[in-house]
Amino acid sequence: MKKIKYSEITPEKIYKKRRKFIKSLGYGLGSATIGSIPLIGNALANTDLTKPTDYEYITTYNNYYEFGTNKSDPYLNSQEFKTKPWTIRIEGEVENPMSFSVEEILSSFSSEERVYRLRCVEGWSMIIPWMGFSLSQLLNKVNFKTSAKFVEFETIYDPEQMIGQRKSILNWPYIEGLRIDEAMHPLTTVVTGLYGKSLPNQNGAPLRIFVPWKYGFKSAKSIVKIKFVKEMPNSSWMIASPREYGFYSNVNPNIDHPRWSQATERPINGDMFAPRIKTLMFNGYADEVAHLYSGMDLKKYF
Ligand SMILES: Nc1nc2c(c(=O)[nH]1)N[C@H]1C(S)=C(S)[C@@H](COP(=O)(O)O)O[C@H]1N2
Ligand SMILES: [Mo]
Repeated sequence: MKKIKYSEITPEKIYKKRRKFIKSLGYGLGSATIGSIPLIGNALANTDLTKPTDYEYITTYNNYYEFGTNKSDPYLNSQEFKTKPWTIRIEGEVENPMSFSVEEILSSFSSEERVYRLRCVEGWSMIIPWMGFSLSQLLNKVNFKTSAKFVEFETIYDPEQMIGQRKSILNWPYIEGLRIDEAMHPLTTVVTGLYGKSLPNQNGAPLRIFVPWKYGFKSAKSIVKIKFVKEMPNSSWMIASPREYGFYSNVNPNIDHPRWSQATERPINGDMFAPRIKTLMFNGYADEVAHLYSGMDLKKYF
């Protein structure tokens, strides 16, 4: 793994601006963790995407419909959201259902900083230095039965705190799902932090899932439950519009969304007119994950 200094790859102006922004959020800077970011070699091949998106954009341009549907809503409406105490229940087709507090999870698994690409189905993308660990480590704590074929993720339901849940924008609670082998893939991550800091509420605190080769909506935020199930889960987005959002939702530049092309994406960097870049198959992670779908008709299983 190659280590690069964040300050080396960030243009001076943006770096200073980010420092100021982080300071204004009350974070001290100059910690060892934020100074260097390990890059995953293969994952970023074919694209010049060495510079992570500014902290400012990662934390103010979000999709988190529980807090509103505008990009700035999650930042504006989630600051008072209570993430303590918090437990995650793992249940369903398992020998031993278990509940974990966030503190237990954070102390049992060591988080690493990894730079990942995030591609939203809407056509924008970011490069994000997440802190986290492979979901498989957590799932291995329970003995799931051979009858378990899929994993379902559930976000907290709390309309008192989440103004978006007072309207039926989506089928609440937010549900997402993966096939067992997708969930157990080492790239599928439990995100615990961002830029070496704890995870901001708008990005899914205290813990969220991240699946780098799938469109962003597959990565459920603020999860309270992980359920092993026999049948393919019906995710909130499939319920909202089955024609537009399939269960797999692998990033695929060759298959258009019914209402727009998926061939290119707009890196979020504050410039609405920044040139679009080509979207890569499986978001650039084909070497690692294409084998999971060999022999599948990806037009049918979109
Ligand atoms: N609970 C929940 N999780 C969610 C969403 C949401 O609305 N609610 N939005 C999804 C979408 S569409 C995207 S693109 C990513 C955005 O993650 P980010 O805001 O950390 O960039 O979160 C995903 N996870
Ligand atoms: Mo998204």
